[in-house]
Amino acid sequence: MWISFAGIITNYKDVKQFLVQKGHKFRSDTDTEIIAKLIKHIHGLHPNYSFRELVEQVIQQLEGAFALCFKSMHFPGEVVATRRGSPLLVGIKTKTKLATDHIPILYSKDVFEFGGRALSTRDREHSKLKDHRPHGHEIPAHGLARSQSTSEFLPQGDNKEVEYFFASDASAIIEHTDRVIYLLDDDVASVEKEGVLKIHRLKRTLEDTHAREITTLKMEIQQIMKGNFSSFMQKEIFEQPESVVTTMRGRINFDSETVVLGGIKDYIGEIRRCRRLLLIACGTSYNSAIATRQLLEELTELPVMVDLASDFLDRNTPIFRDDVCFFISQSGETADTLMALRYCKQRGALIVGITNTVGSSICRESHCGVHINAGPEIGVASTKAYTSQIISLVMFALMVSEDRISAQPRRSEIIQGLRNLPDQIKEVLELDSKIQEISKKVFEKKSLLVLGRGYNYATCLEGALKIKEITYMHSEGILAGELKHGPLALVDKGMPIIMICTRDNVFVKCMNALQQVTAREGRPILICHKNDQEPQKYGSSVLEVPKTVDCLQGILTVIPLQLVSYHVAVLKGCNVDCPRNLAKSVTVE
Ligand code: UD2
Ligand code: MG
Repeated sequence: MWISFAGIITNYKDVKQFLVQKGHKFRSDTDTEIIAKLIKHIHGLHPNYSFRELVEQVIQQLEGAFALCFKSMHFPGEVVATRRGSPLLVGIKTKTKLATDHIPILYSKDVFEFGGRALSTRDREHSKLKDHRPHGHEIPAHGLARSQSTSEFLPQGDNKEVEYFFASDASAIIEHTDRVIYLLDDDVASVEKEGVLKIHRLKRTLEDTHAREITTLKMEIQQIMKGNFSSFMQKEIFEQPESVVTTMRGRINFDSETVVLGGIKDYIGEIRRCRRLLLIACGTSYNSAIATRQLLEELTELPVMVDLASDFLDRNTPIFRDDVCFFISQSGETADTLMALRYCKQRGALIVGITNTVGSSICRESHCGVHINAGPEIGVASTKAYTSQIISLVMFALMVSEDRISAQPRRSEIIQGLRNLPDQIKEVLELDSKIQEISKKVFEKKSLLVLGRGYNYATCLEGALKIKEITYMHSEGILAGELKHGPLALVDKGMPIIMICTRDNVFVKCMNALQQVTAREGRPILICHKNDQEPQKYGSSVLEVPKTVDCLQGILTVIPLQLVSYHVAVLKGCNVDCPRNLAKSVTVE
């Protein structure tokens, strides 16, 4: 059985328990496996069911949001796909024109739709993990003659060749075909041996249109993928309210305040017993380690080392069997990070990957890990992967500290903070036009300093990195505590400065630094909390962000800087998605 699955099955524990009772053995704790075992179970009970009937039985037992695609050695040459809550479309590629621009729905049940609603509730009751065979024969939809239903769908002319593509997003298939059918919830699409596509539904309802239209996509590939945005980077910045949700999906229960990272839970005992944590990465991923180091120290009570992979390798750092080493990389292919991983693995440490790419080298070579599930990141300058890396590491800290009673109030505060994060990110994104105006004031300058400390220090590093990367302007993230040890000499009336000053345990120290800057006639652009009057007095302009828990604040303060870098790059005419001299994943030494 081959299953491609996107989404989440919320009743997977119940289904699993049922299958365990029936004697099925499980190799993983994933919801994907329960789907495979469930279809196997039903196939065992009903060897005569068609592939499509089996899938129909399976999805009646599943709750949650999913898009599924099945193949099986028992049904060679067939594919069955279905969705509920998650998007799924079928792309159709033929050599000649199709005979029709829609495909009728076939209903599996010989039931007519009087009082359809009452009927469907009762039917659902019936189907609760019971043997429940759909009545085999198919009836065509209203208003369509039988002959229209299937075979005429095939291409006209001699060349009957047809290819089908199943995807959750048109951008994945547009290079192959522009003809697609968007499936609706509980549609079951099957491609059978003769290459005919059929769309079934178990029951007909009054609302249903009885056919699915074949839509021709008009947009260019790039356009579809970018939507209304001018670049992938901009799109990805604006995706963050959703990408942070997918990072947390199925992992955090906000009501019971529990966090389970499926990829790490079997190793949590070993991690709790370790001598120290090492976080090793390059670039933006390194900044995500800086962003979470303080919380990791607080909640794990372990020493935490953060290293740039290249420097780590240069040093021949001593590594021990009881070390736990994290390797953070969006692509999972970053060469230096991968070499550092191998170095640590050889010395017997536990290797944990934090990656965005399933099946990548770091994912394969690590003992365990977390997929950050931010979705594909195409812009070379990382944005949504950064915020999702932070959230993944925060979730890790929450999981490790689950049974520490004294940490419960803190954990609870953070979990509720995570719950509110998507809405707060949306609020920050509303600053976009204000940030564009501010960018006009700085884009012709030679240099831009970004100052802050504590949890916002990582934001300074990451903001400056974004600015360098895509605007080619010199920019430096400076720890405010280091100001008087050198960088203050740079400050004068003409030096553009962005300063982050939020209400946390270093607020007073930050205000201090701010006054040192203004005393030298610096007029910084301030990022501070909404309605916080005190720092605002000192700013040339102010970007107000909502307040969250200190350890999550960096997610809300980095987004304005992502937007600054984006707008400055656009104003300077730089190629936002493909900055000169840089590649998306650095896989060469
Ligand atoms: C898994 C499934 C997810 C869903 C969920 C249901 C995958 C990829 N994920 O998500 O689709 O079914 O379970 O509970 O099938 N890993 C590494 N190194 C890394 C990253 C991950 O070894 O850098 C391993 C990890 O230890 C685990 C597997 O890859 O064994 C999947 O990791 P995940 O984070 O996707 O796991 P989870 O449980 O969130
Ligand atoms: Mg692995």
